Amino acid sequence: MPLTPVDADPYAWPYDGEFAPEDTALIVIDMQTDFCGVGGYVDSMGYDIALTRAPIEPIRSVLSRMRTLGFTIIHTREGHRPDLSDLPANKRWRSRQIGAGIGDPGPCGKILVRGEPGWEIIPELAPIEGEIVLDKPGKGSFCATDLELILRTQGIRNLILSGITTDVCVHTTMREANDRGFECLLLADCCAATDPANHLAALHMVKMQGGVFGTVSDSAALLKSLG
Ligand code: C5J
Repeated sequence: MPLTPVDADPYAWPYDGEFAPEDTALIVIDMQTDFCGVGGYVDSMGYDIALTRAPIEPIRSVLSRMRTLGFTIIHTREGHRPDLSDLPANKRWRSRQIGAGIGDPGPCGKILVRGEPGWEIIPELAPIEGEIVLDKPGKGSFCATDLELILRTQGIRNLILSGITTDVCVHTTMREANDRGFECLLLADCCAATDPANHLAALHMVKMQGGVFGTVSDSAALLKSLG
């Protein structure tokens, strides 16, 4: 059954007026210990994990309602193969510059390495049976993954984006999705950055040019549309 559009800025979403569980997916990006847990990558870089933990509860409420209604749910994890064969040398070098070398041992195991404790999705938002979990080596969820194939195969044309960080992996994924013709909604309280000004700037960028990458709303407005 089609749902009423979500109140959003700069336009009510989706642009063509209706969405349904059959054509819409929620994507929860990189809610891993490395990004929002004590001793993880973000914590090791010296950023405040209170910022990256703020979206946990809003995501949880959206996730719960969308699960009940039968929407497609996709979780992503940023991480590299244990042999680091997919870790670009410049990415490793830069992370070492800030004292949190990707692939190096840390309090939560090797930083951003698949299978390590820090790479796991946090328990509060753990995927359940039947949900898609996508491993990505980069910032964007479409780069070196089968995400586009999955979305096209499932008949998904609308994407609701959440997770961390707003200005990096969420934004890159939204841009990639938008360029592929997916109709994107970003939930402001369901994402966060390591710098609040970057979070606000990233939201602002989406709203330019009539919604250059899609449109911005929040969990309350989405839940209202979901009934
Ligand atoms: C970053 C991400 N910020 N998930 N990754 O390195 O945004």
